[in-house]
Amino acid sequence: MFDRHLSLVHQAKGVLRQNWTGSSTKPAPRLYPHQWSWDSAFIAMGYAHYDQARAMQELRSLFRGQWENGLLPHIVFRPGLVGAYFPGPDYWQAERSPDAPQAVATSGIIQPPVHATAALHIYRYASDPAQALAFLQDLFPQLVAWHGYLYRERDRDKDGLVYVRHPWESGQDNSPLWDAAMARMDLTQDDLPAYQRVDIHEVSMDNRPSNSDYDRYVYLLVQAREATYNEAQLQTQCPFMVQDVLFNTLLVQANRDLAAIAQLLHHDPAPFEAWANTTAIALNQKLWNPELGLYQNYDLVAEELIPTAVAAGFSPLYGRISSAAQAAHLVTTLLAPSFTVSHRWGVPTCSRADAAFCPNRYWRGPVWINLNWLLSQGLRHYGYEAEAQWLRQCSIDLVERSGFYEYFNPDTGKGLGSANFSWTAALLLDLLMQDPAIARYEREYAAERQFA
Ligand code: 9WN
Repeated sequence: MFDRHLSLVHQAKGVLRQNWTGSSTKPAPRLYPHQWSWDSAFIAMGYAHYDQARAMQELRSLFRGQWENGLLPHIVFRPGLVGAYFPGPDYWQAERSPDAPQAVATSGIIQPPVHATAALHIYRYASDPAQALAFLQDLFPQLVAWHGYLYRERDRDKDGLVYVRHPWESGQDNSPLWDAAMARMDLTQDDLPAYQRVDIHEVSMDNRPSNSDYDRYVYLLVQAREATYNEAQLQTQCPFMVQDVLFNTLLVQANRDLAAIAQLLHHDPAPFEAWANTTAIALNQKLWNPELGLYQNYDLVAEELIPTAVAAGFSPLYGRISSAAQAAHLVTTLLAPSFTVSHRWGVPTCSRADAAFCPNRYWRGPVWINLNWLLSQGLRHYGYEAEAQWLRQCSIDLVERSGFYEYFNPDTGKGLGSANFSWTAALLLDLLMQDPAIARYEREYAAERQFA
């Protein structure tokens, strides 16, 4: 087993090497040719174990795209790749906002805030703590501006929960979570400018969102663009505004990690701890469903909870947000057949009992390594060690069986979406390095190579 796992570590590094562009890492070789926000945070956590310089560079490169108001864009575009991805910079026209950077082309929406967590992860595994501390020192103001933006501009009701205003902002783009809100947008051809998808040239249409979903993605993009990305204006007109469990959970954890960074730098951690607590309390007060034993999203436009049960509904375990009793209830729901039939490959993105469940389509059923990764940590936080180990093992088995795919069929383990997906490689590496024997071998091997 040791040799097999070691071989996976080396294959994972190979995927990241292949997707490295010279200044950042593509999420996938062709499907996603630019730099994506939460991907880069996950990717940096993988690099942190064996190439600290690259881990730091990954985050630095992303933060070059940060806007004046603190918004961290979901894509930082690489120059000269016209037409390689839709929607490209010409479609976003981020420059319409006075806050967008002049020298870097970006999108005009965000993704989940995993960056303070990634930065602290780099420090934790640093072979040169002084260098990592200097890195944290540089990044700290940008992280503070990023979280500040979220609480200032995205907490509409000042209830501690920030909203997403586009499914892409959640990172779980095509989840059935958004179906009702998307269906409310009654579009005609006149509402949409002409556009052409590029994604379906790379990946089977059956694995990707439908054309009607894409129409709505484009519609929301155009609305934001026409409003010059002015958040106050968007709050009055955007038909899609959702307080998402996963996004807010990751924010709680990132605030805690920002507080830890503040402490390392001898700054006051209290404001970040206060943010973390406010959001954690709000998640429990507003998004916890005691009947289902699961957290659910809140639709700010329809003013109601979204009843769809998804894997992200367990994520507050990762943020240590739930009480012990809530955790026990969550684990019961997680291990029930609607989620974990075979115990073979991990947690499907959506409950099998939901009519929208679809084992091959993007965020509508497949297993994703980032969710397995964070739920495995969440289970461990509450003492469910066997279940945490099970999820870790599922992820390793999946990749060993099928390769470093973007997502996986939850029944067969078949790889779906793009091959050689960077965060699958980075997070699998992180999971494998939890084995002290692997970590020790890798450290010694790296040291040997340095002197060779
Ligand atoms: C839109 C890059 C991104 C991930 C998202 C994933 C997918 C993009 C797309 O790929 O979204 O942002 O074109 O489908 O859903 O989580 O960050 O890997």
